Amino acid sequence: VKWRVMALERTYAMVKPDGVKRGLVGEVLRRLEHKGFKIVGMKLMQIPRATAEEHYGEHRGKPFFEGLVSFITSGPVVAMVVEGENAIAEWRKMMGATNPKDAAPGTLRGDFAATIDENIVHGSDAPETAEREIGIFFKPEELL
Ligand code: FUP
Repeated sequence: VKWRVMALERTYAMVKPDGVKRGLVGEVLRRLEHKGFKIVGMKLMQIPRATAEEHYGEHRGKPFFEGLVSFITSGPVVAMVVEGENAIAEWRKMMGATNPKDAAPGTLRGDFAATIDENIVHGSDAPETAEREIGIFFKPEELL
């Protein structure tokens, strides 16, 4: 018998400005709730430039960095902390590939996004990233 240890995780999930503008907040929440994930933190916010640069720090110096920071600060986002079994990988699956051209139908990006620079949603890619990103956007007392 092969056992897989399930992990109760928290991940940082975000509806990006294009997702908010296009009225996809409800769709994203519906999918997360139907999947059984728990929303433990949520707020509508316009990300300050410095926060965006910190969040996307790993991409600093890349050709798309400026555009990425401009885009993510261009309008309100819905910032969330989502909790559940294997939440980090599961939310990445629900989002689909970073480039919507490669994202499978049934995923958020596969169903709703067309280009890599406006791909609707964000999700942490590893436990360390999740912890870092949750800390950037939420105070401990904001998580319920
Ligand atoms: P992801 O973790 O799926 O959000 O993907 P990355 O961390 O690799 O990229 C972060 C964001 O940078 C993507 F959501 C979109 C943007 N990006 C570009 O605009 N162009 C690129 O070539 C790569 C990423």
